[in-house]
Amino acid sequence: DPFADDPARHPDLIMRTQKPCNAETPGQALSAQFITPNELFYVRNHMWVPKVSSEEAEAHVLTVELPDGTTKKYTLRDLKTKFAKRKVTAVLQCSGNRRSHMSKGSGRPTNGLQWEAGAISNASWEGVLLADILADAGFDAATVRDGTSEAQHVQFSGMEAYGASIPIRKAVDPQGDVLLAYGMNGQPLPRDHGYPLRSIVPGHVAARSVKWLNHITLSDEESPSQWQRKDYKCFGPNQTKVDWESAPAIQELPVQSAITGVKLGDWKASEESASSDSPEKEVALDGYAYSGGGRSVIRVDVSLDDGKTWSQANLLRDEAPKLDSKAWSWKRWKFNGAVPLEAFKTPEDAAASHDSDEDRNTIRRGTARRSANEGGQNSKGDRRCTTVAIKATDEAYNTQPESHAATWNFRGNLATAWHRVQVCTDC
Ligand code: MTE
Ligand code: MO
Repeated sequence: DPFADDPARHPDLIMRTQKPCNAETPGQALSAQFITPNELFYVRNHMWVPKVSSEEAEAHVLTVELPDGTTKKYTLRDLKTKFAKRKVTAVLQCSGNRRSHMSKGSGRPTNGLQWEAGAISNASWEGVLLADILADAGFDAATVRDGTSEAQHVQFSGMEAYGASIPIRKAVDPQGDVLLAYGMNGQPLPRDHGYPLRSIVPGHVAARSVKWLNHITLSDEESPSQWQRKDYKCFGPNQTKVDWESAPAIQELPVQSAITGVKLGDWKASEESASSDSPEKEVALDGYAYSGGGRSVIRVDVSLDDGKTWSQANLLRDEAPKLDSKAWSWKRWKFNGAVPLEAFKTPEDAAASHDSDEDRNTIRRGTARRSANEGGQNSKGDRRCTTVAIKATDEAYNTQPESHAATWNFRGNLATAWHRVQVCTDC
């Protein structure tokens, strides 16, 4: 059993698969802190966790190979002692984050781990700049700027055979902040997160942040691995038999947000009209918003009526250190509002309006809704629900699509449609 040596995991992680370990961060932890604690940081492993003892770690060798085939070797000790230490606070998000929402929201199954909103976390990473190591190994970054570089990609390989690559431009970008990290939130990297060394590629899909890193190859080609070439790409909603080479590998991520906490408060008199006898239910929401490429989130919009009307959430003060070149961390947000009694529908009714993006106006659903109402199930005393929705906008004014149907792809990558959550109460 190659998984016999895998580390123990925190019981609060939501385990999707044990072998290999794929586990998401619980909503509570996503809501609670700007920095995700190491033991609650989501885990996405394709294979087992390579075993490196603490005695072996300092002598762990990273080989850097230039386009002409020459190599230079660095031990972890070299990296720690001979190069400037850098700290970067950055989100990692799996391209499959919220995949289950895409499957359910579109009514079309997708292939892959059915993550909810917890395949994303934020940490402060310590290590050395990849750019510093490439320069030391003899790579001239000026050739990237003047267009004469033979190397177009930086390929990363992990000890258990996983591999991926990033464009060389990102690696040498003075504002790229790509790290070879040996520390996470002030601790050595935990085994699940790449001990003793991993790449951290801020703003890019986490699949490029290769764990248990032992080899870097500068090449005119992308990593030959299946994860670079035959996975982590998106196609159109109609495309199910695809030519993998026809689509670029996902690198920078699109804008994303999710609701990770919902609290219902008391009923109170409506503020709109003092004479109204219709009470309102207090609703408190919180969650995260994030965009790739270092684009900061500028606004988070909240709807308490499934997208008909919108308000703005409060963005919490940025806790990322100023020395980060760009917005590599998420923004957390909070919203306090109230939902009028009339907006709470029977579960059947609410389901008809949000369960399936495509189905919402069909006769079949319409009939279901009418018969539910005729049955008198929305009388006082019943459980009733409303659908709240969230979407974020980044500094390039990119925003999230309304429906998962519009961006459905058979692998369920980049599920970024509005996050809708049904909120229920006993009226
Ligand atoms: N690196 C190695 N060596 N092996 C892996 O399975 N998974 C990738 C990436 N790097 C992976 C890897 C994927 S798909 C993701 S989402 C992130 O690691 C997850 O990082 P985490 O487990 O530290 O959250
Ligand atoms: Mo991933």
